[in-house]
Amino acid sequence: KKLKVAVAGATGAVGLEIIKMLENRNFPVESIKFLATERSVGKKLIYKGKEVSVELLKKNSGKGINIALFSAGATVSKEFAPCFASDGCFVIDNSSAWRMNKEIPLVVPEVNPHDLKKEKKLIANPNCSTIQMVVALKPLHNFAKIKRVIVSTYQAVSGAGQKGINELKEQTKAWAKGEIIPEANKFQYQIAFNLIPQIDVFTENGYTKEEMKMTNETKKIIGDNSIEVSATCVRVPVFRSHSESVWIETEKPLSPGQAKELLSKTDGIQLLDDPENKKYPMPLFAENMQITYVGRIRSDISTISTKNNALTFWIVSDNLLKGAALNAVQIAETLLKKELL
Ligand code: 11C
Repeated sequence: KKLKVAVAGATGAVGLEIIKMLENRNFPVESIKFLATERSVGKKLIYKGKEVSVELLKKNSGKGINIALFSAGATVSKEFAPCFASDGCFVIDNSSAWRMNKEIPLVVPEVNPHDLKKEKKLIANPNCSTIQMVVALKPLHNFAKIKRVIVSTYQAVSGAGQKGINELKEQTKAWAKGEIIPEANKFQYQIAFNLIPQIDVFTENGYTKEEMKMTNETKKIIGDNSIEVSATCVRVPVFRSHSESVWIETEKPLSPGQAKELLSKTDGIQLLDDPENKKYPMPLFAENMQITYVGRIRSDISTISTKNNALTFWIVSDNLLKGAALNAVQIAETLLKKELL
């Protein structure tokens, strides 16, 4: 079966990755449309060697389209995605607009493919830092029931789109040339040679929105509201791949060996855990890989003598791929596999 596909927000950092992902995974495309807001109309993009012009995203652009992948931000998505869905088109939306809406499935195919339904045309793609974490948490939760998660993230600048990438590049180039480093624009402070413990805006409880996404989306995707998640999200001067230091407390004891065995059998995960040979996940090597890497798995030394029910580990994945484009295309592939589309 071949499909009529649209990519909305095609010229953004994630949009371009979605296009590459459709090509690389040989998604069964009959025809493809690239859509964007006025600013990008007329730009030329290449799909499988052929030039395709970017068209204006309109409310009726979904007519006759089977599946649309949206990555144009929450405002655009709120305006246009429901129109596409009511025209019978499946929409996989990368923004935060619909994720916590009870009617909308929020899906990571390795974790909750069962939430995809024929009648649920609008589907939300989770936040990048949440996706890579839940892929690793799910098999551990199935085995030992996770009670609590404490996570600190080290998030790449590409999470903030092309402008984030450009800002780190320009600041680093200026520093290397001995010039004055340009002022921060996309980020709150200079990101080159710095860390910024703020991603998105602060909420009333002192956590940022990004941190609360990790708390709320994790419960919804894993389908268990009892999992408590406390996140600290930090922007780091890395171009691609988010890293996460994760601590979990489980109801049943869970040894590092058991966790390794469970994770080594999990789709989408690659264990990279051989400290003696300096093997552990790192953002530089996760870039462009369609995998979530887990390593540094160990028992929590602070609880080992008493309860022995806490583990700590390190997760790295390409935020533009599993964190965005890959997960979106995998949702589309799952719809096909389940014959919902
Ligand atoms: C970041 N996680 O790294 C964000 C980007 O809700 O889709 C994705 C924001 C979102 O800045």
